[in-house]
Amino acid sequence: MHAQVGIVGAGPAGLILSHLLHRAGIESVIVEARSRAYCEGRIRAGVLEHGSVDLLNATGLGERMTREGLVHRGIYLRFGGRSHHIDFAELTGKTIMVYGQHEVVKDVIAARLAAGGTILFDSSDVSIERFDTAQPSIRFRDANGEAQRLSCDFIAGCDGFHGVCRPSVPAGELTFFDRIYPFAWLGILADAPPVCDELIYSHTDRGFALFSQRSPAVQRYYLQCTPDEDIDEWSDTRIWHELQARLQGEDPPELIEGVITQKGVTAMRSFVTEPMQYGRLFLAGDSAHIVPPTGAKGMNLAIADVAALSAGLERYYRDGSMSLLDGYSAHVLNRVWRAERFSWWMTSMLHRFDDQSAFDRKLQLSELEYITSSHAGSQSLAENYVGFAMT
Ligand code: RFL
Ligand code: PHB
Repeated sequence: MHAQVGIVGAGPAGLILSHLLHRAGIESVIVEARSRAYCEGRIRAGVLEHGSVDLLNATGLGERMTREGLVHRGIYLRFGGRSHHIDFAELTGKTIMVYGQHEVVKDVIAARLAAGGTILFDSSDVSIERFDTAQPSIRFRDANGEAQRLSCDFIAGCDGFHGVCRPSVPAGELTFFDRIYPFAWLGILADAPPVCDELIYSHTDRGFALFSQRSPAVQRYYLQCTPDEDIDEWSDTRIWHELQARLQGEDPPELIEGVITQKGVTAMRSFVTEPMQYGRLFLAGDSAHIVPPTGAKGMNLAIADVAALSAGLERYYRDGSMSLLDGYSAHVLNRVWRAERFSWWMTSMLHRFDDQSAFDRKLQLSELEYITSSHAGSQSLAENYVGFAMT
């Protein structure tokens, strides 16, 4: 098999890259380890930045999102028992879209298949080779267990944090920067009405909680928990009790309980790979960087990476110039580090740290008070949250 671009991974990064390349007349093949049902059912992110929404709309992927997604003009920060609104629309002129990542994934898979694109689901033993030459290739077993080799001009490593592409680069060629946080998030999906018209990020003495949404009838909630939390210890009753407790105070929003349909624990880390290129291998999305979910940046970074990567590949196939591709890593890392800083900052400000002193706790509250009462403070949060223009 041959393709101009071989893509490993059918998450948001790999799928949207394949879609953008197709629109530019460049053919790609995606090699994916999991089944289509698994990719379409994986519950993860929920917030799209303004620029991600624009890109999906401009490239013909926005039809269902526009119909079913929830446009939010801000968020609430809740601390000291009170909610404080940050109005993104007023502060930045921009809004965000609440639309599940798996819905984006479903929409892009449908668009790729309708356009005759190739996504090789259920592949196994995936490995990449010769990416330090002009003829790299991807080896794998197809869904029938047959050994295959896909030769290509470039490989896009879009295979997430646990993928094979990043670890295939020879030792010493890449530098990694990381931080592990001493807590995790227990996330649930519930059939219930929303607690509020926008997201609530809640700082409490019992730990952080996030009240997000998926649709008028389905809500997505998270509770700060320990990294080794045993999900079996969390009965539905205990989860609802803890969510209620993390909304208490003045004017507590009314949390209406419902049926919990999904539960999971997510570890929290910050991680960056530099550079995001080695020879003809380009890393994009979670394969190159991870942010803790507090800033809602992961899927948005994946989308911004592949927008830049597809522009570089388009330039190459149009006039043979590697100029944009050679600048890819430096270009996207600027945005990546901004998102890393923002996500680390939101995480540090909102969570309970076990080793935190009473002084540290007072500083968190003072920072929240500053952010919610100062125009400059709330504007800084707002411009980072809605995201920066894709250039
Ligand atoms: P993905 O989505 O992990 O996709 C990688 C794909 O590669 C496949 N794969 C392989 N395929 C072939 N061979 C191999 N050896 C392979 N190894 C892996 C996998 O099966 C998979 O299909 O990475 P991608 O495309 O870079 O997308 C990144 C996003 O998924 C991630 O950043 C976000 O989900 C992070 N995130 C959030 N991001 C946001 O922008 N806004 C949010 O509100 C938000 N909330 C979240 C989040 C992530 C969370 N979790 C569960 C980590 C909330 C949570 C709880
Ligand atoms: C979500 O809806 O899953 C979500 C929203 C905001 C975040 C993280 C996750 O910061």
